[in-house]
Amino acid sequence: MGTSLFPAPLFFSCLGFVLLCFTGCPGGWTQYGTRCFYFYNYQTEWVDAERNCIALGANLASFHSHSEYIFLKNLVRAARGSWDRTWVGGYDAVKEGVWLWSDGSNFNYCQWGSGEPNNQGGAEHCMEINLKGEHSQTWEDWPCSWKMPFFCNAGKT
Ligand SMILES: [Ca+2]
Repeated sequence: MGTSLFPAPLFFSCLGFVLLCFTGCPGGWTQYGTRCFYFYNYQTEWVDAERNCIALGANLASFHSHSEYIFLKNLVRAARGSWDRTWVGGYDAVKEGVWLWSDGSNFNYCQWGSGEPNNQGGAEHCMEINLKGEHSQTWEDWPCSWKMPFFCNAGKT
């Protein structure tokens, strides 16, 4: 009876570790693709968000496709009841206009909002999502000292 809950290849590849493989991530984390994501529902500035993720063996989250981005938006909605602004791991604090992910992955997918990143006031070096709530389909640079909830991710992209 229970085996019908699992896709057959996954079930047989996992053998005795069915539950571990089925969840794939520690409690409270959500698997998407090969990575685990954690929405940290605590508002802090970007650098402390990154340090909190590092303490969990992770980094602020990166994303590499539209579907990953939408997945993160939906996790915010599930946790907070609305599409609140949230830090992710993009930053250009080392050199203006050169964007990196704090997890070291390739910055290979861009869908900045209209006119973004605009480095307004010369002070926007960190990436947030959901500036326009539910209707945001893009992301923005914003001052790193603002306090927002954040995403961590672990695993290989
Ligand atoms: Ca901006």
